[in-house]
Amino acid sequence: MDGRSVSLDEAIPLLPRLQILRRLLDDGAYHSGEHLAGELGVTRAAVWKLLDRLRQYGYGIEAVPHRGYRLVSVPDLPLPWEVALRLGEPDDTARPIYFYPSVSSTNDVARDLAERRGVPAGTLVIADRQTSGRGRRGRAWHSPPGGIYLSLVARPRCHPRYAPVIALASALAVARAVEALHGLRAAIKWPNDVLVDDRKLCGVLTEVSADQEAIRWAVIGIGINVAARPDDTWPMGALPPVSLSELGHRVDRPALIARVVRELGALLARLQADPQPASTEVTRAVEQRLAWRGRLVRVETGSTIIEGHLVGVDDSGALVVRDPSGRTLELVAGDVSLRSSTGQEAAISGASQGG
Ligand code: BT5
Repeated sequence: MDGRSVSLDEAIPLLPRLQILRRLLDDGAYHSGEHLAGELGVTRAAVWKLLDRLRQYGYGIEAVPHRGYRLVSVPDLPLPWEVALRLGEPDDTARPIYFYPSVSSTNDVARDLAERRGVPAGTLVIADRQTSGRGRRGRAWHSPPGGIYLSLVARPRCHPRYAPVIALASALAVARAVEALHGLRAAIKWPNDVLVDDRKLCGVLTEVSADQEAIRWAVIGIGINVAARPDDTWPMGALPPVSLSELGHRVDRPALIARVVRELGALLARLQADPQPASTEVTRAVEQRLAWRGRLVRVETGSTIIEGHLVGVDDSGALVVRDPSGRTLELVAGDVSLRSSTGQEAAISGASQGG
């Protein structure tokens, strides 16, 4: 794939026994080694090794003679079994989840897994930091430690024309999750950003492989700014960045990841079952949160620049803009920015009234 070589060697995979042990310890009570060994179906020596492994990942585990082991602290890392615990799925060891302390790009790993290793839909790749995080059109995604860098492998059995809707559904899932867990009003900037107060909290990079008839796989890459406060080392794009901690939020990363994955899973299932009505639902929901609706915007499509009033998003996921001559345009790709200077807004409004 594109000559990039990707390694699973440094990944920490979801290890079912560790996950079961972690779940047993979740109540914060003491558990005897014998009890844990019985539940896991292993020897006490094996339990001891598993506990040691958890300690190596940063867990605080108290050991008291005659009482047993008690979980006292959990590391602030989106480890796979922490995500699985919060996903709370019936068969919660079935979904492959990989965690990297550091990786080039979770999308690169997920693409490789989807294309060459045929991993099932729902596979997650998560990192604490990325060294070559990617945005759209060859742009970089700043990925300092402590953020959320997540790629989901999806295999929605639908026509490739629904790919733009999948991208919008991903931004919608993040907006809903951030709102549900942190009470923030999150807007969606077409086609792939989640904004809080006109600052960029999250970017989504959706990469799709399809033949004429159907999508083979989609890798949905989501970057959410969590820990670091944006400073002058951050790229200042068209929009200033913002992080959840800067907004005063303490973030349980596994919980936020699980919420995003659940929201997105529900939207993708709906798209697969009933693509046309589901597209309408997704695009209407996006439109309700659409940043700069009714405002004067500039859209750079790659080949042209279009300025006009942002009308909304149509059912196919295209951006609808009315230009100064009153023409309505549907744009399938591009970068939207606000015509911030009131002088410019006035000039276009004037032209629009005149024309
Ligand atoms: C995006 O691209 O917004 C998509 C970003 C997707 C990142 C995720 S992280 C997990 C997965 N693995 C990857 O390698 N990628 C995905 P775009 O719309 O092209 O925006 C990129 C622009 O946003 C840059 O040119 C900067 O101006 C700005 N930017 C870069 N890093 C940022 C950050 N952390 N927060 C806010 N803005 C940022």
